[in-house]
Amino acid sequence: MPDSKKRGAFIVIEGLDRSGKSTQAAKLCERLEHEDIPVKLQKFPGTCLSLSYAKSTYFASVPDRTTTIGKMIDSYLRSESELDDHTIHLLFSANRWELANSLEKTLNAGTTVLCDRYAFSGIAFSASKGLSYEWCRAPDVSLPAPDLTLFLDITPEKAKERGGYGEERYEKEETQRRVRQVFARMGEEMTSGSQDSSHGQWITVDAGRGVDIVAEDIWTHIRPLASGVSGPLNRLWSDHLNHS
Ligand code: DGP
Repeated sequence: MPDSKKRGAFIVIEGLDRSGKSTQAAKLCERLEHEDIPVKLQKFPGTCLSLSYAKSTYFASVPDRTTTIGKMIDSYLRSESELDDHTIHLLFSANRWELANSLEKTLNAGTTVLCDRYAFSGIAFSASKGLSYEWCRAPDVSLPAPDLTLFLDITPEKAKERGGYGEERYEKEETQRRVRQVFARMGEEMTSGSQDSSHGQWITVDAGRGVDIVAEDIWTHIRPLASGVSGPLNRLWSDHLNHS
């Protein structure tokens, strides 16, 4: 049971395509509910999902990209429209900003929020195309910062073995390799202690193992946050903002 004086924990799950993010997010949601912890699953790009939605539709991998901006992103990912790399980057960020207020309200009401992708995907996918890392980070500075980000790490080769990639724009082995390199850079920065710590804790999880083993590993990191978090939400990379 959550402590009524605390806010909900803000947890992000990141990873390459086919790293098992969505499966793990849904499993974790179910486990939190089983422990009587109120939880909301938020998918980016997309909108808020209830657990019943997660059970019925989410497992079926139906993309949920229902806001106006989410629809533009969906069309881009399916290669039904073309957009300049900077433009699509800003749309992904805008999609996070348009949902940030409701996310914050949910947390302050004591509900844990579990995000399937967040600003870190924004940087990884756009910087992998050659855009500047700093430029990619800028629009997400000052978004609500997660308390914990779990990066599900898997090699693109192993990810591909899991039934192959789909048809979407980024679902190619070479792209995923470059995306993984950017995630690795982020992981190093966020665990080195030399940078601003307003991004919250970053944990790399070996996602190449079996589903249940990964789920148990994840749970050991989530358990300390399950009863809620004291203190206000941080703002992503807010130090960066103060010094620039
Ligand atoms: P998913 O629904 O989690 O499979 O994500 C769809 C695709 O969108 C996936 O290939 C990763 C990509 N993606 C997710 N977030 C962002 C973002 O913020 N920026 C960019 N450029 N791509 C993203």
